[in-house]
Amino acid sequence: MLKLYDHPFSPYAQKVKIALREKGQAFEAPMPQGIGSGGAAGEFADANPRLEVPALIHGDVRLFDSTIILEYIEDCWPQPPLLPASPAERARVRVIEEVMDTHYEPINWGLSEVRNFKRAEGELAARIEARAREQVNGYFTWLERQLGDRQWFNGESFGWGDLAVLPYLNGTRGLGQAPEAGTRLAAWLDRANDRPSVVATVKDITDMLSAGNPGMGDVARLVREGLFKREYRDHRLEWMIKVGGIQVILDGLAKDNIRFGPDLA
Ligand SMILES: N[C@@H](CCC(=O)N[C@@H](CS)C(=O)NCC(=O)O)C(=O)O
Repeated sequence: MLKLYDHPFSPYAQKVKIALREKGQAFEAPMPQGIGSGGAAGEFADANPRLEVPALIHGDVRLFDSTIILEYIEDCWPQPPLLPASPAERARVRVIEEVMDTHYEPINWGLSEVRNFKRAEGELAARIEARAREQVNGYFTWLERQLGDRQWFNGESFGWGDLAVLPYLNGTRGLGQAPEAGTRLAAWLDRANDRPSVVATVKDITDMLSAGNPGMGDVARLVREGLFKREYRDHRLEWMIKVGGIQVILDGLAKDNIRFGPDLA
């Protein structure tokens, strides 16, 4: 059976699980030991030297990065297609995915760094929060425009364009900011959350929490005790600097509780 190294909170892993469920492909989704500590090892680390979820194991194939995994899934199991048919429409959907993965995602991630990991407090935390709220409002406007009068970001049917947006908007809603009621974006979010593939993916989160995993509840202590070493890579690193949080990075480096991407050898 397919194995997908997962963390139910990860929007990147959620993208892949929604795709597999839309395709009717069974999979197991273990959570790697040591995820977030920078100390994961074994099969997961072999599959993804970046020590990030998702990582896919399919026979001898080992892959990381949600977009690459989605492309592999589409190649292996073309039915039902998750990308639109025409080159222009496929490219349009991929642009949305790129924006969500690299521009939008760090807003949710950064808010969690502040709120759950307690990387900033007081005035700095308030400034970062305010900036994030403003950015999210901007992206809601951008997304509303991308959706236009379509039923789905993907076009006529649910697909890649939708699974690329949904985990992030659910994440933001969980952090207390949702598209305004009555907008097309709010209606789309409700519609998308009714998809069985999405219901099952959201249920993974509640199942994890009800199985006794503290979720984000305990992470500030883990950071303090040096048991968490979060990855500050690419757009996340840029975002933290852009919103005025360079001190967060300097503190994390001094306390050795953040890490950068690995050098591959
Ligand atoms: N570009 C990657 C990003 C994956 C990623 O950043 N995963 C995060 C979880 S959302 C992770 O596993 N981070 C490990 C860490 O922070 O230590 C993808 O699309 O799969």
